[in-house]
Amino acid sequence: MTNPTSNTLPKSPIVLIQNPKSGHCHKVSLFMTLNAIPFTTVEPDMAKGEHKSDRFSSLNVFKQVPVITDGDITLADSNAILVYLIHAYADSDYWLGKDAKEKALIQRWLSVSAGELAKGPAAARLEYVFGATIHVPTVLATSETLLANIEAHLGNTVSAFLVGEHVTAADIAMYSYIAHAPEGGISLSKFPLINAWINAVESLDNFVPMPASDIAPARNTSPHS
Ligand SMILES: N[C@@H](CCC(=O)N[C@@H](CS)C(=O)NCC(=O)O)C(=O)O
Repeated sequence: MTNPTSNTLPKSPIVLIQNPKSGHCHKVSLFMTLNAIPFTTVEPDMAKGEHKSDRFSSLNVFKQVPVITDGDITLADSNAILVYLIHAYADSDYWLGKDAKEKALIQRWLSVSAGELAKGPAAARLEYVFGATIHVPTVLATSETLLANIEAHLGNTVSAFLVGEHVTAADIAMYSYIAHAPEGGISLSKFPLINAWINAVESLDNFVPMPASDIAPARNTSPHS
């Protein structure tokens, strides 16, 4: 499937400050790759705490990746960066919705990605891939509810994508941490529509995967059994 791009390109490649194992960062690199937006990457040594330095704070007060610089513009937060890139370099009606309702439906998924997705499957993966401490029952309950809701939603959509007839920012915002949920021990085996959606995103022209981490032993996503 061809993705529309606009003719506008950055004057020089965008710099993406990232961690290659971060789904928040993959959202951004995936979008730029799909839209042929030129970029280079810088990878702070997060194990050594480089992202906690004063220099990094001047880029993002929350001391997190991703951050981009585009000329004299510096932006943090994966969803904010997505919205910027879409308005600056892509077809905003296509990626963010053509009318009020579609824009709101897409925005809702950006909110879910910063909420339930970050607190559920992304957090479960943080424990296994980065050794973070999480509250397992809460993370499992959030993940189970989220995946069940996405599966039910995909049963009522007009295409394999989350909103409308083609890929949008909703799919880009949600894809990375759902596709890599098994790396946090969250199995996707009982969600056929989610698997079909993952395949649809991975079939896009110029799709680029996030590097795989080891698959963690499947967790029982029912926190009460
Ligand atoms: N809301 C932020 C969250 C970004 C985030 O959680 N980044 C993680 C990597 S996936 C990070 O930099 N963590 C380092 C830390 O918090 O110390 C976004 O969407 O960009």
